Amino acid sequence: MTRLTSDVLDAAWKVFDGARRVMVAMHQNPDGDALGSAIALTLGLRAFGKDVHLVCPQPTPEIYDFLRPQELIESAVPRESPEVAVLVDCDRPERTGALSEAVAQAPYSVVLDHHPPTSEFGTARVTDEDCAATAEVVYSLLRHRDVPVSYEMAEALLTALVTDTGGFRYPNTRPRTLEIAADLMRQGPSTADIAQKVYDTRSLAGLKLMSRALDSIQLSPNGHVAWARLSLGDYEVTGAKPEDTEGFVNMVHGLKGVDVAVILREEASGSVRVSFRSRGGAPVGRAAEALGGGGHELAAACVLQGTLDEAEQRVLEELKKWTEF
Ligand SMILES: [Mn+2]
Repeated sequence: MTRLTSDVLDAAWKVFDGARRVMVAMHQNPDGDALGSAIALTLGLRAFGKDVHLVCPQPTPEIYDFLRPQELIESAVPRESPEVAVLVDCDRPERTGALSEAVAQAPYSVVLDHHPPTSEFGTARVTDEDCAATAEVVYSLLRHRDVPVSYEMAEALLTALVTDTGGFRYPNTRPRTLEIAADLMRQGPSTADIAQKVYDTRSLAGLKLMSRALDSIQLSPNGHVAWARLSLGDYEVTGAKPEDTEGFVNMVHGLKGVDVAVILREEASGSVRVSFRSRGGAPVGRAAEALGGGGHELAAACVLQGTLDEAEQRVLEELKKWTEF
């Protein structure tokens, strides 16, 4: 694992120094960290005189609209091909979906991430698993060259920190996370404001969907594993959207005595999206990996082809290999 040492940060800046046209790419289904980190990096590199294109082929979740992503994000690869492609919050081109080819073909690339490595891609790799969010990596990169952090950049980075730490409640929150957050708050944005915008904005349809998810909870015989599921019918009946499920897995995880929480969400494409949370009794990152997904040891996800019932069965079988059931 690399660390955010001066050498590592210099290596990334060396790549940026040698180029002008930069493309910043997030992973598919971008979350608050991918989006906030990408926005701050884009603005930071622009302030440094770079021609930066922030590209995301998919719409970003509406809860982050206060970061005004629509003013920055382009949906297609720029016509003039970038000299440097930057991967944010992931470490291999395939994670960017439609941008994979453009990222892989860029002459130079920089990886900014905080997940366990899944590839060796990147001319320069700035990754640190001890960081609570990729935003910490981006913050360190910008501060290393004294790039001024504007209100917009601070708000984007702070949003990334708030969301990837569940409002500074997850064990990934370290003193350094809070020191960075404090520094960002001094630029004006407030954590309370961001938390309110991100967490306290459920639609009625979203709450009704949550009620269906909670109603579906099942518990393993020893009470250590809890899982919930949502079918396409649940979305239809409530009028909710897939993005309304943000945070549901944490609700399930809040059940007393539960170590591992899982939520299975049926998708229109005939697949099932599965999110895992663990308190440490089971390395759900490895379970998710075994099912073709990945993530952190205590928070991970995968996508399975097939029906909800099939996915549920496969997930439970896999979990039984990693934890008492
Ligand atoms: Mn992240």
